Amino acid sequence: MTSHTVDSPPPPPVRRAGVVALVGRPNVGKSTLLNALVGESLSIVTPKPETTRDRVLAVVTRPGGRDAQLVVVDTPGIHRPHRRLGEYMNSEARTAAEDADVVLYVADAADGDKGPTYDAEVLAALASTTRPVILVLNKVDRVRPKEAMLPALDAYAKARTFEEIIPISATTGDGIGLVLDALVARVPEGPALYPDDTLTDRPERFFVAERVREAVIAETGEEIPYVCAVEIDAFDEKAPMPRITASIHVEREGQKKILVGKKGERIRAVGSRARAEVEKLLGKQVFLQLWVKVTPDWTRSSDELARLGYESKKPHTKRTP
Ligand SMILES: Nc1nc2c(ncn2[C@@H]2O[C@H](COP(=O)(O)OP(=O)(O)OP(=O)(O)O)[C@@H](O)[C@H]2O)c(=O)[nH]1
Ligand SMILES: [Mg+2]
Repeated sequence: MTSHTVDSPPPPPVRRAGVVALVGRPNVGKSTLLNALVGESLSIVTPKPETTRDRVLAVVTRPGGRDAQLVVVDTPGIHRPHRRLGEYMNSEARTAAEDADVVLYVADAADGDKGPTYDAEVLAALASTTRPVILVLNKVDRVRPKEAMLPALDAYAKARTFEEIIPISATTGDGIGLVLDALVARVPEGPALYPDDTLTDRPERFFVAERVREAVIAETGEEIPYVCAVEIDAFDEKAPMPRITASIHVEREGQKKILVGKKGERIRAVGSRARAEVEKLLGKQVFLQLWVKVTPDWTRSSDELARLGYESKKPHTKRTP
C-alpha cells in the first residue's frame, strides 16, 4: 500500500479536485465501493452490518486518466445507535457528508420499493444538505431480471431529488466508470488536494488494526463483532519482518472466553486469518501476537472510546464553505 516514488518530472497539475463522501445505511457496500473506486483493498469489508467505524479517506488521482483528483471518504453506516460507539459512528458519517463537495449515497438495489423506508435515517441525515447528492443503487448483480430494478428506481426518485441515479455492482465493477465520470463532473475546478502519489491519510497501523478487527468479525458471531476494539501495542513499521503486538478489547469476561475459544482455538484462527491479511497489506511477512483484554463497557464510555481512537476528530477533509 505504500506509494511509489520516481525520479521522473512531476506530472502536470490536475484541473478538478474535490471530496466525495460515501454515505448509506450499514452493509449496503460503501467500503466495497471505496475499494473499487481506488482499486486497492483499503477499507475492511464483511457480511455483517456496522463494520466500518471511522472515516477512511482514499485518494484517486487521475481516475481513468482524467485530469482530476477525487478524495473519497468511506463512512460508517448511518443507523439507530444503541451505544455511544454508535453515536460516534453516525456523527463520523454526518460530518463527512457536511464536509464533502459531493455526497455519494449508496443504497441496496435488491431492497426494491422498500429501500427508502429502510433508509429513513440516511434520508433524514441528508435532508438538509446543500451538496449535490448522487445515488448509487449497489448490488445490481443480485437483481434479475433487469426490470426488477424499476421499483427501487421509482421509490428513490420519489423520496428526494438526486443529481443522478446510477445502478452499479461494487463487487463486479459494473458501473464504476460511470460513477467516476459523474463525480469528476461535479467536483470543483482547482488544484489537487493531496500529492499525486497519496493513497490515504491514515497510518499503516490503522489498517493493520482494522485487518485484525476484520478477522475477529469473520471468526465470531453474535455480539463479539460489535464489542471488539483493536489496539496496536507495538509495531516497528521499518523492520523487514515486523513484530506486531495487538490487544483486542471486549467488554466482559464471557466475551473474552468466547473469543479465545476452547484451548485457544478461536483466537488462533483469528490470528492466522489476520496475519495473512496484514501480510497482503504490507507486502511482507510479519509476526503477529494477539492479546484479548476485558475493558468493561468501553462502547458506552466516552473516555474509553477516546482512548481506543473513537473520538471526534477535527474534520480533515473540509473543503469549500
Ligand atoms: N452481491 C453483491 N454483494 C456486495 C456488493 N457490494 C458489497 N457487497 C457485499 O455486501 C457486504 C457488505 O459490504 P461492505 O462494503 O462491508 O458494506 P458497508 O456499507 O461498508 O457496511 P458498513 O461498514 O457495515 O456500513 C459484504 O459481504 C460485501 O461483499 C455488490 O455489488 N454485490
Ligand atoms: Mg463499511
